[in-house]
Amino acid sequence: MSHPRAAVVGLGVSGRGAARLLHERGYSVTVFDQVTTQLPDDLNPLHFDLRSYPDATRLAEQIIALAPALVVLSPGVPESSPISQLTRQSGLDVIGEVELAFRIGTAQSDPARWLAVTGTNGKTTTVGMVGAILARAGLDAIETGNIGYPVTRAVTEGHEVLVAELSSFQLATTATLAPWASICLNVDSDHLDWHGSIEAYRSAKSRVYDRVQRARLVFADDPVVAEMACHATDSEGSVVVPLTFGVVGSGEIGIVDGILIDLAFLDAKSEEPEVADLSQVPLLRAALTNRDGASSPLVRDALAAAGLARSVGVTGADIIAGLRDFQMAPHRFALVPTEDGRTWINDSKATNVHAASAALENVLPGTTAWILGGDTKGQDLSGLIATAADRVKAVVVIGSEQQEILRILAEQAPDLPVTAVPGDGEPGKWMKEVVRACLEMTEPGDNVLLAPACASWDQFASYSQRGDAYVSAVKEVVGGEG
Ligand code: UMA
Repeated sequence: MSHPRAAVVGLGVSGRGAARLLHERGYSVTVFDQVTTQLPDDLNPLHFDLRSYPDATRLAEQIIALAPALVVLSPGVPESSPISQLTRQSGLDVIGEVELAFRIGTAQSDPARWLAVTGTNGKTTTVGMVGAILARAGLDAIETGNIGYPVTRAVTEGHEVLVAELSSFQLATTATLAPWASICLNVDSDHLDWHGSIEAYRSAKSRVYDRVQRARLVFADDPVVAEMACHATDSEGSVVVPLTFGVVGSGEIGIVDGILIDLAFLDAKSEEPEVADLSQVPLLRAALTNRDGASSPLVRDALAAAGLARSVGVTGADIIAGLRDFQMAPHRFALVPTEDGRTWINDSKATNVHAASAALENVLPGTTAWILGGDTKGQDLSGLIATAADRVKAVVVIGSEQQEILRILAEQAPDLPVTAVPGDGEPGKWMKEVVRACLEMTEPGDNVLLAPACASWDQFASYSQRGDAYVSAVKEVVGGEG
């Protein structure tokens, strides 16, 4: 019996996963790449036919001549590439690795439920939060997709739930993907070179809501995404679930005064709403107290994660426990455990204005001492400092460019108390001065945030070394958790 032919374009993480999966399913696989001319070691034993053509049109013509039953494109192949355009025009079945994984998964006896997460920002954090919550609930779930673990591998491993981070590239090549529940967290302009236009980018993102089986989650304050969810293709079997920071209406999930309230997935017997006290999650506490958290990216990601978890029946208690387990990447808004009542936050990875500004959105106005400074890399800090004037209660300036930062502070935030700590000598020593200054400028219930908006190279080898010095100083001066 002859094997059906398949062409896989791209020999990166996803192409290798797709080629291997197709081979296992009995396809005769030819792999194409514009750059790579040798099979990688892990594929060598499978003896795939590898064809390398730098010219995209020539590569497309070779695929068409092969007349494969299936063409699987890697996410890196742009929609505008002749590879994508010509193979489609010739009538071939052209899909991406996500679509391939879904098709093969659906054909299995007990297919996994997909919880799909897309959006310009926050995907990875949300996926991590969902993964931690489902683990607490005892579900066999795997975090997969754009985070780097190929869906083509995850789908064959027999998991109950796939928590899939899906990029716009991956979504653009789906056709039958039908997640159990989905969310698009937000849509900004990104990857326009790949998609060609903002409309094409949005259109790719909106595919996350097509054919959804149970719930299409949207933030109620985001009309662009709400529109996408409402006009999704073949999704009559599912409901749109608005996520809100206002009054929580029937069919909605929201956060009010730090309490998560679910009026969408009611208990079948009691019809009681599920509630959970998010103020028990230290990571969210800095942003939640006494207000809704609508502008905090972390709180929004947590609400999205809670909504997805509720769609598969996870309890409020497990949501809280999972969110408590969830760990940010090292030096990215990571909490330093202490018992002095303050929340000490290490966001040393905030080496530019954009990242520091995002960190400041995750703390309540007027509750935070902010540690700022380092190598500014020529960035203009005026805008950031002007915004921070209403957000923080005090500033400690570090680093080699203190004079310039102090000048901007005097100009943009003249009422803020400021302490400058000279960085002479051992970082371990002067960092303790920084921590002592922060202690004096705050009280229990407040936050201390290292989000320097600058590179660390003036005083450290890396931002991680700077973060480590801060964490050690906090532990020495304040004392770690008992
Ligand atoms: N190639 C071609 N022609 C092209 C494009 C690529 O021949 O037009 C070949 C390259 O020569 C190379 C291979 O394809 O050999 C690379 O393929 P790829 O760029 O699709 O990369 P993968 O290694 O398969 O990784 C992809 C995602 N990459 C992209 O979307 C660009 C990874 O996301 C993802 O983790 C991985 O699949 C597993 O699913 C990365 C990413 O940057 C992290 N994603 C973007 C983002 O997050 O903003 C969307």
